[in-house]
Amino acid sequence: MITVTRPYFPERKNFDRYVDAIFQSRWLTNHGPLEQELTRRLETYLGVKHLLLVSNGTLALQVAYRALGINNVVGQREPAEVITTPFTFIATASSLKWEGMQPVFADIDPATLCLDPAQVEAAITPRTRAIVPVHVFGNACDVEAIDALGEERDLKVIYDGAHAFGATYRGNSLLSYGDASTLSFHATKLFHSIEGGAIIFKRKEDLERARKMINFGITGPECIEELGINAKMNEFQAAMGLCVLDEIEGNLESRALVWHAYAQAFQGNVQLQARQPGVSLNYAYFPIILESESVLLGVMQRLEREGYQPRRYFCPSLESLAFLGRPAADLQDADFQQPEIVHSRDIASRILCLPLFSGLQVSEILAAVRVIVDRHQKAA
Ligand code: T4K
Repeated sequence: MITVTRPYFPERKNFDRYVDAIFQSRWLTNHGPLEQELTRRLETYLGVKHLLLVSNGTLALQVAYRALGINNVVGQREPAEVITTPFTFIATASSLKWEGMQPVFADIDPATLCLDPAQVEAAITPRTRAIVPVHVFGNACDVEAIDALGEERDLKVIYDGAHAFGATYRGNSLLSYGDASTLSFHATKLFHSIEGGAIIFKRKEDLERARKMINFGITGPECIEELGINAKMNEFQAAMGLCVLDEIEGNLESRALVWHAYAQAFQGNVQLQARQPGVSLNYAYFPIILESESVLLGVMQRLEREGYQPRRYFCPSLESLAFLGRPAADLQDADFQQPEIVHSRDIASRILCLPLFSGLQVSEILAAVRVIVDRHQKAA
């Protein structure tokens, strides 16, 4: 079965070299030498400062919220509200709820699939503390409009950049916007450390606060300065990250071949995600937007019969999940109205991510493309 993605496996010899170093140093976790090396190398590769490695992309979000203090509402009965997108992986919104905040969903731009800044503005209430937009499939959000809104309305902005590894916007790292950006280095991502993630902070003091937080708030052998958690990256994760980074160019070249083959075959036939002008391609995902959910289900069925397993990233649209909603008592609150979600719901019902990973053969892809286009055109 050709699945939607396959983890990148680096050269075994290269991995063994890093593992040998771990056995020599006898250092396994807690800010070890490989974790430090990976931090430096990622800052250089991504063109960012103030990068903190953590154990996964979900904890990256949770620690970023806490380091920026957005869950900290003194003297307020209701939870802080955070405006986010319903068109994302569950972790973006569940991490907010888990940290005691209320995700408020604003609708997306149906072309770029990222949060629509006008909808964000309309969703702001006196309880809003932050905005958590997502660079969906590596596309850039309207970062200028969202950062300006954050500044004007005194809201923190944390970009979930789980898909945006290596993406640039107008020549700079896309991860340098907002008060912080987070990354996921899960095995399924184009750059990975098996499990892992990172936070890139705008300000050094936020980085330092988060650094303490991910090690239980401990700052010395007998010193526990504040409340913390365990969110550290270990040396085996860092070893995998280092050798995936050593081979990143070949990985990207191979993904680019697949991405461009899809783009060429689909251009003009199927709706594709509109790229934000100025954003680079990072070949993270290839979504197609079909005419209707029934066409999508037919396409999926045919593809699966032929040995392909695309995925419905992201379905369902998250505003439909009751456990993310407001408590019933709060719903009677006349001040609050969940903004109406039209585009995310519609897109979620008919979007499909096609298999895309390093080493996928172009001939295999073109066979898949023919099946899809054929089916799509007949149904249209
Ligand atoms: N924010 C956003 C916007 C995200 O997309 C994510 C994660 C996060 C936050 C949270 O970051 P982390 O805490 O995960 O670091 C996958 C990934 O597990 C998840 O990391 C990712 N987003 C999401 C978009 O995709 P699933 O439920 O699709 O994973 P799964 O296990 O079905 O794997 C997908 C395919 O990959 C399978 O069909 C087979 C293949 N696979 C997978 C694994 C793990 C392999 O061939 N080998 C493997 O070892 O969520």
